[in-house]
Amino acid sequence: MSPEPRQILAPDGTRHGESSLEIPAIRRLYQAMLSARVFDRKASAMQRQGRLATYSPFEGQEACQIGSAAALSPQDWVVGSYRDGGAMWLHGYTWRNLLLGRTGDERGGRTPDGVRVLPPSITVGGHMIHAVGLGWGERLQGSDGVALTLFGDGATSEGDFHEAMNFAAVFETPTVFFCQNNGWAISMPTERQTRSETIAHKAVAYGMEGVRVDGNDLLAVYEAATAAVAKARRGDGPTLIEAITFRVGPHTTADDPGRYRSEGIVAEWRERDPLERVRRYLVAQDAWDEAWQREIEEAESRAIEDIVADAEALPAFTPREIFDGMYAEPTAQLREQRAEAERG
Ligand SMILES: Cc1ncc(C[n+]2csc(CCOP(=O)(O)OP(=O)(O)O)c2C)c(N)n1
Repeated sequence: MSPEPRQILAPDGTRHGESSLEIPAIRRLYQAMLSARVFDRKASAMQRQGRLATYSPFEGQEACQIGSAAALSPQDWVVGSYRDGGAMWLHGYTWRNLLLGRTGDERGGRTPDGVRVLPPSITVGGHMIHAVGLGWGERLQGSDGVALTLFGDGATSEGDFHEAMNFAAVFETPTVFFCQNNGWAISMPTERQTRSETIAHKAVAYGMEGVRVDGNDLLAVYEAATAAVAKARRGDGPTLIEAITFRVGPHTTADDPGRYRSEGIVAEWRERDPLERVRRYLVAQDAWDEAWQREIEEAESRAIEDIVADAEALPAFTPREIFDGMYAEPTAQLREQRAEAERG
């Protein structure tokens, strides 16, 4: 395994590798990354206005999230964390779901019918074992569905990571482990997170393939994820992808990153912005112009504003509704608790 992350698009937008994506597909994914960025900035602003409880921004990680989820088919699963809204949305979870979740409204956790996305995991690493189970379940039912699970570098220090990786490798489950190594687990830098040469190297211990990729390169992420998904679908088992990226914002809106990292590092990573890299490539291919940029920016901003208005116009969520979301048929215990809540 090469410690050098695979790259197809350099930060200046020049391509130095093969990509299976044609220009129209790259334009669509660029627009999706833009939508993700508009949502992400809007959600951070709404938290500052007291309209959301907390928010964990993913700015800088759009290529990871859009590039990996773009490799999936509808029968596949996305199982992510609090920072993975971009991937979840591309696979059918809605921005409205994500906004409501951030107000503490349980309706946010109800995945739209037919959409194979679990609500975001706040427990670091806990969701990886669910992804393994979902993929294994697909296999047992004779389907070729695959589960993509996204997590951070910090999550690889959790016992759940070990359990998920080991089980997936032994049972050859159709799982794609997608680690967004964004340099930090809150204030803990990656170099204090692990003594492994890279996170991808951890795959070796489990008997699994490990791949390292430039996480700010949409094309490289897409190719790595596409290969891992195809392998899992064929029945050839799981892959660990380590995508090297950076969160340019705070860990959450409750965090002050100025206390543990310099502005200089942030500025350096802004130079490697995943959207700007694709834009430069499209410019060089004569597939970008300012009018189109303005048009998609306006369209995505309008779409997000409409979703915010719609979410905020919902009748207020009542605490009793927490009993409605979990089971199709409530258990006897839940019925009892609900009755107690109704009595006040
Ligand atoms: C099991 C568990 N331990 C601790 C926390 C508190 N916590 C929330 S986010 C976080 C850091 C996670 O870092 P990483 O996995 O690198 O993901 P990132 O936030 O960078 O996307 C911690 C320790 C938690 N939510 N769950």
